[in-house]
Amino acid sequence: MLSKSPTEQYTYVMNCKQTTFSSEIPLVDLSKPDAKSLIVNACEEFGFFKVINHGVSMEAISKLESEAMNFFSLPLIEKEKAGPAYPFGYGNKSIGHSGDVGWLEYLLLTTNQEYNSPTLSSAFGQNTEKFRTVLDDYMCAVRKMACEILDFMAEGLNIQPNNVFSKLLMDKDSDSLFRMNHYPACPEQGEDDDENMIGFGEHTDPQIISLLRSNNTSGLQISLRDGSWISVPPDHSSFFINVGDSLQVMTNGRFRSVRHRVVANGLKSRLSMIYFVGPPLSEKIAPLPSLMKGKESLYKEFTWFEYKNSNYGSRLADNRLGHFERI
Ligand code: GA4
Repeated sequence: MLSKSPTEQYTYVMNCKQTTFSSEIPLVDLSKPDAKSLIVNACEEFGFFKVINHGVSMEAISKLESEAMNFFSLPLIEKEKAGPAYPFGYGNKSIGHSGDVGWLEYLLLTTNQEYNSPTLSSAFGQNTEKFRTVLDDYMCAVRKMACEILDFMAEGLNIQPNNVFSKLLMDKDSDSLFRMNHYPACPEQGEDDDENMIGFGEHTDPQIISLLRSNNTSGLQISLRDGSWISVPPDHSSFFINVGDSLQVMTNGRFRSVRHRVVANGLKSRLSMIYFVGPPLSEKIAPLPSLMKGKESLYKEFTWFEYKNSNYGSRLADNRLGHFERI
């Protein structure tokens, strides 16, 4: 259970008009021939879509979810053995390095399991191998889906070869992350319609795409072009895909990196698992020539390493791409 002092309370509260559940969220059935064009439309308009027939088995999902719940149910002192969160490990309330806080605890891991071992073994003890296997199965299935989606994006955009995006994920040096967020039910949730506790404050993801799945608890909200927020109806058997800043740049602004946030739930705890597809550190992030068609790049050139470094000291809600826009 997370604890909160009265002075801390202020930092967690955000004002937001109550949002309604939206039926606008684009839905893509990956097994249908129209998947590519639907994905492109969704990325242009929302930077966000929901995926069904994704090929990740319910068994792999349930196993990881139950391992994660076992972990988050441990006493705090045990969980802290897997800390600190940076570079990889257990974190509680504090997000990033600039003072952001949220009503959550989490495990931040790399998809390169070699580097997770020390973190995991200190908290999982004898259960480490089981957790590792279950995590491997899940990440492997999600990586496969991510590749398929990235290839569909390239095909939908008429880019050749169609692995321009997915090769960054398949690269052995891909700098991808995996995150499990546990948002305990938050009894102090504001009773006013316009006052909510922050689970995870608004931000865009810096990576290429993020693939999120959660239990059946609401909380995720996305921001539309006009700045309004809509609530994403929870669906434990589907995945939600976010366009990240790097893909916005690679498509020269055609795809939209979506602002999103999580609002704490007063009644139920929320568990989400997110795979962040990141390029190798040395990769140049720049618009693909085939998408420029004589147009100027909207962005200054940078590597993923440079972008990550510039993110390091930023606040969650900052417009991080702003520094890299050409005026
Ligand atoms: C947002 C997406 C991922 O969760 C994350 C986050 C990272 C962190 O938790 O350390 C950041 C955030 C995220 C962007 C700005 C910086 C870095 C917190 C923060 C204030 C792991 C990531 O890669 O970028």
